[in-house]
Amino acid sequence: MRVDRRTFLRDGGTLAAALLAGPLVGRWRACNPGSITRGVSGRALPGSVCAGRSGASATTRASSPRVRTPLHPDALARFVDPLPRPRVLVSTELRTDPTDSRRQLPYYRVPMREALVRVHRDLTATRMWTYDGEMPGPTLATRSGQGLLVEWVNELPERHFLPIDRTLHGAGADRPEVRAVVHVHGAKAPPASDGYPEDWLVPGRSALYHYPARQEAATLWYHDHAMGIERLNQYAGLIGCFLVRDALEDALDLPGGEREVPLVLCDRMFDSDGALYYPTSGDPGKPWISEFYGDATLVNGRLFPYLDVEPRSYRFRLVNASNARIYTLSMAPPSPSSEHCVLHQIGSDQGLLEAPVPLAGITLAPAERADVVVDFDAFAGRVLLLSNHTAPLLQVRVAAGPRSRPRPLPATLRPVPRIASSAAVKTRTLTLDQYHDLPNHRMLMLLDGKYWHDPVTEKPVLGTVEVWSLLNLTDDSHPIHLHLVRFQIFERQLFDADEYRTSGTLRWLGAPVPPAPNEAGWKDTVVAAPGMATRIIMRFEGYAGRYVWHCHLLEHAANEMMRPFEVVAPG
Ligand SMILES: [Cu+2]
Repeated sequence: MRVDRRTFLRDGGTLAAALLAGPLVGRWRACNPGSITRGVSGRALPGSVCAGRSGASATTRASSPRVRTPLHPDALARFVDPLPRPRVLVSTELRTDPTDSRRQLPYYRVPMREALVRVHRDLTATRMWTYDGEMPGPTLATRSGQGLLVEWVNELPERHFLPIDRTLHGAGADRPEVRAVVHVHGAKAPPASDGYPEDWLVPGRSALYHYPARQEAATLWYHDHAMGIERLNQYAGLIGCFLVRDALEDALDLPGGEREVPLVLCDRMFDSDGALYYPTSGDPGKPWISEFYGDATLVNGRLFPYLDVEPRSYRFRLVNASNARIYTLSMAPPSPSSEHCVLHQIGSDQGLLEAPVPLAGITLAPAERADVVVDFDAFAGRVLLLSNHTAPLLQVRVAAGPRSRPRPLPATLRPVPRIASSAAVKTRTLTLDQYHDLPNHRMLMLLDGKYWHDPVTEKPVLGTVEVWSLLNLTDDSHPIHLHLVRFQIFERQLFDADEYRTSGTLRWLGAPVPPAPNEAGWKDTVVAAPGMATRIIMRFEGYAGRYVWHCHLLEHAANEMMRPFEVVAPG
């Protein structure tokens, strides 16, 4: 039997053994051919082959065999569509709390289904896969400690309309083409309701999930997580907001109602007929690309929308729901003005910061959120643009009046007690690795050198504190997300990645750097930059059971940059 090297890898050889077996993978952005390279086990391994930069842009631009007429978004009229506001779901039914028969919880039924969504006035409506017919899906909202039940129903068609790669783990030919499972990103949910990637539903099936919401007020979001195809399902439109509110937040009297606006950002590519386009590698048998970047950024599902505001303060809940794009957002009058709006960041992934942080720009990696208050009083009667770098995404039209007396934000928001590193019972050093998967002619990113199917190695004890030190040996920044827990960024520290790769020695190139004030709150996703040790600290609270941690560049996650971890009950 001819054993494909990839099969060999999957069938249990350690990566190191596989490396020894032949020129399979290499991991360097720059290395000398023939140099000794280092495997994940720490042993020196001869003969692996150099890999270049990930080639993301090259593969992303690679053409599909299908003849298409691309849409050039810059040719569209700008700011002709009002910004859609996702509908907030209202429950009409109560059901018994599965963990406490004396309690009744709001129950929601959310179907996933194909729908036509208009992304721009002048474009034909786009076929998307949606939650309840909308993209982004309807917003789910709950109060801290109250919780809710959602029956997620797969009513999608039997065939996918985006290019599935059957060579990716979990997406093989033996798997149904259309599978879906919902994960509420940032929710402290029991394992059975977390949306484990292998807990997918085929069309016609549903699952009842319980979200106890025993957590602080925060901007969460929900999205598809089906093994091997989550990048395609989310790209097709399976994303939505999930808000948790609480009394402490209420007491701050932040802008609400019409003045609380979710802004869900995601980039896409379209054909001129309005169809979604997801590029491929050019190899029909292995269409996976290493990262997707689109030329059209949707804000709440609309291209170049506008928003009318009063000259008062507004609260924007920014969600980066893109597959791979990192945004740097700012708000300012159209150039050549040198003015800009101050973005007062009041919250991050897992809720309120200790105090508002005034910023000129905010950087958001995939899956990160920023809760931001902007006071438009000083811009009455003017027009502003929310831009990513210099590319406008949303026009904000500030009414001339009546102007209100500006009300300052509270000086403090919520205490965020730092977790002391001395509280940690364990420190794990985990590498982010980049390989060139030669047989498949593509990049391969792994967490700590391990594949999804390798035995679970991270088994924190429920209730204990751990530090995870993420050593990024790749050329990319990876937004790393842990399910279940909220964490704090402890510090970041530059190290000599080349030396680590060749000798396994950790040589620091600088002092540890604490997080910036707007990253010093509770997080669930952290950007691990190249050549950097990113240390996070967290208490594994909530539930014992199996969860996942992964890169939130969805193309990476789909190709093995995802691992299970298991919270074990104290023995
Ligand atoms: Cu990644």
